[in-house]
Amino acid sequence: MSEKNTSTIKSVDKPAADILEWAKSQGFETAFDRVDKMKPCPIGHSGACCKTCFMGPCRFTGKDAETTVVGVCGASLPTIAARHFLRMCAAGTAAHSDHARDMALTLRGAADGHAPDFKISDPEKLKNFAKLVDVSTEGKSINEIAIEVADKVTSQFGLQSGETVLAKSAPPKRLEIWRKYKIVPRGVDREVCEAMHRTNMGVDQEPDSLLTAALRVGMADGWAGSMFSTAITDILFGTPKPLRSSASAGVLSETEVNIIVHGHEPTLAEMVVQAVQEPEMIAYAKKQGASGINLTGVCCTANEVLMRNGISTAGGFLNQELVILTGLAEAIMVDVQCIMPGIKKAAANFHTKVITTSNKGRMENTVHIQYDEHRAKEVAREIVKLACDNFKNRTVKGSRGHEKQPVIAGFSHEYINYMLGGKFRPSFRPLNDAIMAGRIRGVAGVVGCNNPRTVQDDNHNFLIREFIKNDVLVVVTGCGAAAAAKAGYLTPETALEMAGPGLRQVCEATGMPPVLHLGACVDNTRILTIATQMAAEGGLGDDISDIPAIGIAPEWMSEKALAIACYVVASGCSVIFGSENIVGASPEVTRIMTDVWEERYGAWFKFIPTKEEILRVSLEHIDKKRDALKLRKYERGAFGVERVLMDMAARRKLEMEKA
Ligand code: SF4
Ligand code: MSK
Repeated sequence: MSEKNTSTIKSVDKPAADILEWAKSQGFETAFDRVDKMKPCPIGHSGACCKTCFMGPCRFTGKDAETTVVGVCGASLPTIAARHFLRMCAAGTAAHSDHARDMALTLRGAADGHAPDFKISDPEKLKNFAKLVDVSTEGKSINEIAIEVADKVTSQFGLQSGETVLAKSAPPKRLEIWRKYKIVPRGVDREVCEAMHRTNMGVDQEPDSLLTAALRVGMADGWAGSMFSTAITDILFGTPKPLRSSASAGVLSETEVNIIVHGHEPTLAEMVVQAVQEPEMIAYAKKQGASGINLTGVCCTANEVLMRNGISTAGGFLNQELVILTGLAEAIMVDVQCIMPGIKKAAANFHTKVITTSNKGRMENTVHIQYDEHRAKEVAREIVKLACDNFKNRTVKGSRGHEKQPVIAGFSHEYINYMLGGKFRPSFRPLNDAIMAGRIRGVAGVVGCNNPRTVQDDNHNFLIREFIKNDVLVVVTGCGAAAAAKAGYLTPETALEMAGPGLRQVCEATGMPPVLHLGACVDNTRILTIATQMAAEGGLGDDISDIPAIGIAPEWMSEKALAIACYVVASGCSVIFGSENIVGASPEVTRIMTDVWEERYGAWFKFIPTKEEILRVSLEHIDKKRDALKLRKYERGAFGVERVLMDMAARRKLEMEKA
């Protein structure tokens, strides 16, 4: 990763660093410690290991391994590196799309009555989405439309041939490119299944063909899985609009029952949001000696309930063990994805109950309360009660007294449209105009996970700060959004203080903050929708690949991040991952993912280990895209004077000078 995390600084999230120090004094271990003991295997690290069959595992090491080493079966290094990469992308796609399927089934249940606690919260979005998936709305009730939409989406997962229905919403030029290189996905199940078949021993052996399949399976994630999920989640629970909340370990309450939601699927968490507000539940908590109930979250379930309900976030992926070490968590309720087995050990030191809720994500020696959409609210109440009952077991042990940061989250593409263009003429025009004029230099997505192999949040926050200082508008999702939230970068005031003068002018004129929280990692598809609308608006070319933009996952760790990278690249936006190259053992595979992909799709995928170099390459890329569009050369400070942030000493000096 970008910085070997061997320094005493493990995290730039101050409460997290404090908790880690306390944990060390108590002898408690976390991922931040385990990472030092578990050195990454240097062979697997760069894609040089194959364990596809049991004639191996085969290791492709030594000088010129690319041309001199073959596996027992005769496979070359480029084959096995590309094959493993494709498998990882398929796994990431499977995770996102299974989440999407659950959302579609919940929509069905909300409309046909078998999931009675759910309802359609955004009928307008339902109608718009129905059009996109070719469901006619005329003369039909909202529930009838929802049933047809849910059935259509569910059937799309298994689409055996043809093109997934949302592909046609891409810019026409992009669709042509996809068709030319045969990467328009069919149903996501079909693509994942084919990817697993292709990568079986003795099937696809051509690196380019395997990497094309990686793009197609990634496309299935973006345009045939996650995009369904984002739309349906908005339809069910409301399309996000800006709201206030707070972030960091400081959100845990000393006096209330603390319940933490963790994972990715928001269905049960949404029910918990409602349950904790019920007077009977609050009375129940008080009966146990608490002053009330405090709901918070980590990872992407937190992002989901933050975006729509203003529930606070205690942080991202690496905060999951740390929130338990506060000693304040009565229960951590987990659903699926990114749940570290380590939370069980952390909880064993305290009174915290780990509650699993999905049969797909079980953990031994924890409490399992199965989510059931037929009685979702009842299940939520059961969890809340269990947490309340556990309040009396709280001891004084734990790392306490952390500060929290104010946050503004909840930027859907619909809201950004409205924010920029107003109620009567919602439009991306002002954004395109600002980019054309050079007030905004470009757009950067700073997204993705945390990874203890790098200093937590350091890459995310460095890039966010530097981008806005350089007049680049930043959009964040997933754990990148959590990092920004904990650093205080999601308040318009703080971010505006740091923003370059051009970006600041635009933000002040439109009311748009310079760092926009777009949601969970599954919501990266909002970036695709925004980019598509920007391309359609005109002035910045006619394809996503023309826009001066870049996508970065500077602290990634999950296979889902690779699937996202593939659909972002295939959609025309270049991507940088903040790590060493995971296919670096093979120059040929690296060449395909950079040069060949750029030639075909107008976008490349690079791995860059240091944050400074990520910034340099990103700005260079953005400026190159501006040049290609023949836009005004970006000039820092052309639209006003930069604000100089002064510390106390500088202020005093100035006052003395004035006096
Ligand atoms: Fe080795 Fe070939 Fe089997 Fe891979 S598929 S483990 S390279 S024999
Ligand atoms: S939670 S996938 S660590 S973003 Fe979505 Fe964070 Fe990455 Fe999990």
